[in-house]
Amino acid sequence: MSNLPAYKAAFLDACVSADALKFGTFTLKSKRISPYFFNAGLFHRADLVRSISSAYAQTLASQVSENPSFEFDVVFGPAYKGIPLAATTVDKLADIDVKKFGNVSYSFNRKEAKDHGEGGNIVGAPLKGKKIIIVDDVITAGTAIREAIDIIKKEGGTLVGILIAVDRQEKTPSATDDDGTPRPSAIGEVRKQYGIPVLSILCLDDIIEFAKSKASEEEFKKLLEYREKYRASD
Ligand code: OMP
Repeated sequence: MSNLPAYKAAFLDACVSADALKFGTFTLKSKRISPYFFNAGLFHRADLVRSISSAYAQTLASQVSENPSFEFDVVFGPAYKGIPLAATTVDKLADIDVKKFGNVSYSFNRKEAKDHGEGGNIVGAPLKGKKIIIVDDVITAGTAIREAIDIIKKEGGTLVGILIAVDRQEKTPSATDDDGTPRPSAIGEVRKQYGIPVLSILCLDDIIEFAKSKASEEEFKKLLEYREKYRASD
């Protein structure tokens, strides 16, 4: 039995069912060799869409119950991967508490500007004067999330937080990657630069807790070694 909250444990079970969380040997974008990999793109089946959107919505709802001053009007999903996440997350927020969350809207950007019809680059709720949460799958270098932040600024919205599925809690890569120097993660840098919370359904510590009983002894050992080697300073 793990000590994780029920919604995290349920999401981890869904990850395993979708094959979205794997233990093994994976080369990351950063060229690091990781003993695990999370692939959010695999949550396309109806039951899995339901589990991932419930987990996003529960993470937001827990943040609101822990900190009642944390409020948001719009869940913004950057094109393309954020689009279904934003739409399905607001649906699940209404399921959790329609009184509290029934007025929350979703919104997303077009990749190609539209110059006819209603025009504009935003589909869904206008962002002007609204408090916005960005939902995305993972943050690696932070480039895509900074683009989304710029869109929100340009549209006159106020960014109040970011929510992703997995925070790998690892320091930003450098030429001498295992030089033993503590550095922040790309997520830590975004938190500091914009002064907003970056929430995640799961972090590496949760995955390690889960792996205690669900992965082999060898896989578990490799996870601990990886965390030790690349742990971010915040
Ligand atoms: P974008 O969706 O373009 O930001 O890319 C996300 C990147 O993160 C992709 O290159 C993925 O292969 C990568 N990634 C994961 O999706 N999951 C992980 O657990 C780790 C990575 C990674 O390469 O760091």
